[in-house]
Amino acid sequence: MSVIDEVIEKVKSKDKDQPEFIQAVTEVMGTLRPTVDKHSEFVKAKIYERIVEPDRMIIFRVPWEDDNGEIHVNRGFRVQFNNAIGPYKGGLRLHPSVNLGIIKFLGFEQIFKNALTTLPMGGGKGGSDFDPKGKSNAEVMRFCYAFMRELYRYIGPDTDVPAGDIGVGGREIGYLFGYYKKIVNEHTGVLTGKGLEYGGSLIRPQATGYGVTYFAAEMLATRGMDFNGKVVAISGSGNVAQYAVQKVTQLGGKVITMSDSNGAIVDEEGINAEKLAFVMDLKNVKRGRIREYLDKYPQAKYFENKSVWDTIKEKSPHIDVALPCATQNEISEDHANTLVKNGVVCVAEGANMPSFLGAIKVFQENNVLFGPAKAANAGGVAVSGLEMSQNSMRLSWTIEEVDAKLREIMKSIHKASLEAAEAYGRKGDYLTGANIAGFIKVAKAMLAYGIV
Ligand code: NDP
Ligand code: 2IT
Repeated sequence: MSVIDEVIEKVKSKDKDQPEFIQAVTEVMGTLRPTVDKHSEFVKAKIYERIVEPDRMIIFRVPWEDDNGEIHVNRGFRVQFNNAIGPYKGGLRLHPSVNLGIIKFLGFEQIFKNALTTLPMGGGKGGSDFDPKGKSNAEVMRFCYAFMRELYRYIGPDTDVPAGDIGVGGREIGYLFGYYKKIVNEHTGVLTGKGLEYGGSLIRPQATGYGVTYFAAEMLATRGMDFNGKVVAISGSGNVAQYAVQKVTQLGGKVITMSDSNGAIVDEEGINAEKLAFVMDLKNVKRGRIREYLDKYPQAKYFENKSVWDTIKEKSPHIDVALPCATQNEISEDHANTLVKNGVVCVAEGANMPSFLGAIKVFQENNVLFGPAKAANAGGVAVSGLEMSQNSMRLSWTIEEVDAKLREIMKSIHKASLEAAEAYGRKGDYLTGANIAGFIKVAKAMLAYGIV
């Protein structure tokens, strides 16, 4: 049995209650096979075994009081996975589904993604099973304070720098940073995604959605195509989805779908800038549901309890590009087969691990350009890295500067992924290329440190 199979088997038996982590390890390790023959030094130093074991996992109680004075207890997590190439870096997720396995899968993916950005950031992730939906601002604030009351002792601008993810946006980062600053008495770059007034970076809110679109544009260009006139399916209606819709539309594409955890809308006339502004107000200010899109635009269709991918039936509608931007495991093998039949030529993952392994196989076997999350959605954490640089230098770059750096980084990730794929005998396979390129950098650093 090869070291790769041994590592997968070990994770399957040791972490059997963590299906998402097993899935992420299986996907990454499966693509690292060609590295084993070329790098006996990694095998000897047990890099493959070491990289699937986090440096440490912190689990803590988060007690908080609701507006009626009732006390609630949530579970908080921070998994500091690997800091070989820089301080732990990765988002915080607030969603009722959060558990250790989900945070481990996200932290594991983050190691390779962050390495691909070319910036010095290690991998980490955290969060809680707290559900921000339906909570007042005061309740969210009290939860964030309680969460930071424990987290603060484990993080720092050179140690571990959290940011946003599902359920954590500007409002939550404000509360988290405000409380950190209060108790530590330091105004440092300990979180990213901060407001512009207190150390945030321009373009950070847009970065993941813009980045995934830039990455898809790079992939399309390899086949002489661009977004102009393309029909695009996007899932989600949060931070990543909103700015993906915006950038695709700016590049001449027509986005016809969005969704949230209650259902999906299909607007075959296209979600233009005006309609997107409505969605942004609905989601970011009113904190409403995507079904309310039909109150303003009744020609659209709403599908309760369906994902975007469920709404796509064989032959209708035609889809050129798919950008899953909601959550993990949205796209099944069946969904992938339907997308292929309906004409999809490019899939770029805005969300983390939105495609099941079977779906990825379908895309690759059908010659669909497939941009894996680690490469395609790295724009968010890349601009977080740029926010850290600006904080250290105590200056702020302009929109144009940050956007240009983001574009450059997405281009360089695209190039590095293709080059690594070719060098290891898998020409055109972005998944293998991205995983190998990220892995090699981290593995070499781990090797340099000896056995720690
Ligand atoms: P948001 O919380 O802003 O938006 C998430 C969106 O996905 C919402 O529309 C939400 O619906 C929907 N959603 C969440 N969970 C589910 C679910 N279980 N089933 C169906 N729909 C769901 O998060 P982001 O936009 O920041 O994150 C989206 C994805 O992108 C995640 O996978 C995240 O890990 C990834 N990502 C985010 C980055 C960032 O910078 N923010 C960077 C890289 C990746 P509802 O409104 O009902 O909650
Ligand atoms: O999954 C991700 O890359 C993020 N949620 C962003 C992490 C970050 O530190 O900006």
